[in-house]
Amino acid sequence: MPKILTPGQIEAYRKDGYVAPIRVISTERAAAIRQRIEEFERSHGAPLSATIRKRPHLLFTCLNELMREERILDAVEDLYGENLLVWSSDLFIKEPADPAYVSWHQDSTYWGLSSPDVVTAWVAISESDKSNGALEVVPGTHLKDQLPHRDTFAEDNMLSRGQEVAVEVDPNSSVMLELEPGEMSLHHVRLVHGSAPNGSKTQRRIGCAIRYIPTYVRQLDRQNPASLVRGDDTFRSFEHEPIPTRDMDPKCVSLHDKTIKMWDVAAAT
Ligand SMILES: O=C(O)CCC(=O)C(=O)O
Repeated sequence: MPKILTPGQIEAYRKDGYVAPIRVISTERAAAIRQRIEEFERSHGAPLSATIRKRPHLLFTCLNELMREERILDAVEDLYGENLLVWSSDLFIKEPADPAYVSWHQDSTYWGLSSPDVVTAWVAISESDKSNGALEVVPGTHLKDQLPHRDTFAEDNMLSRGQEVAVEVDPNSSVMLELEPGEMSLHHVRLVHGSAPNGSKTQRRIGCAIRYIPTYVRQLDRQNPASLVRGDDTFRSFEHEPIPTRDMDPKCVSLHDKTIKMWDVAAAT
């Protein structure tokens, strides 16, 4: 019996490559996470750096708790079983009137994983809608296998290589995943997705993308740690990450630094 997704949602994920929206935390909790991020930014006098936005679950306790949230894990378990790791996470923040965008791409392109059984839970920390550049997906493209990509390194592209699918994407075939704070979408690692710039003059858009894998998935091209968040890991292909006991916990910060350096050499978001 599925724990949280309906049979129809599981079927939709298999057929279309995504499910949305799913409420996973309250609006109040999403607001508290946002407040913590913005408090940190105020105390440092600058928006979160690109480095801190990668694997932020190692740096902020509220994000480590978020990735262990029962409702998210129940939904991921409905798709990939009860033994789950968080392979990575990313904060995607678009400032008001920010030209930053995300080109059409498949996440699987540079991730170096042994299987496409990988799902992203994209959790809205702020509202995410047409006005501020919500995530868009092209249904069914996860069934196309790995598509060729080209690296553009375009200035405003939020992906580290500016990678984009090297095939035409019909914008009329895409679906926008508008979310309220505390709702999530789930998307398959091969689903073509992207997002437009934030056209709003006042609304910041903040999303936390959490990448889940079942424990049988292996890393093929580097030694990347991961966090065991549900069940057992009898495969032990990944070193297990510690849980931060406070924000910027030194042991997690040093693991974060080490992993980001390795990541920058080997791959791209
Ligand atoms: O937040 C966005 O607009 C893009 C997110 C994305 O590319 C991802 O979660 O893989």
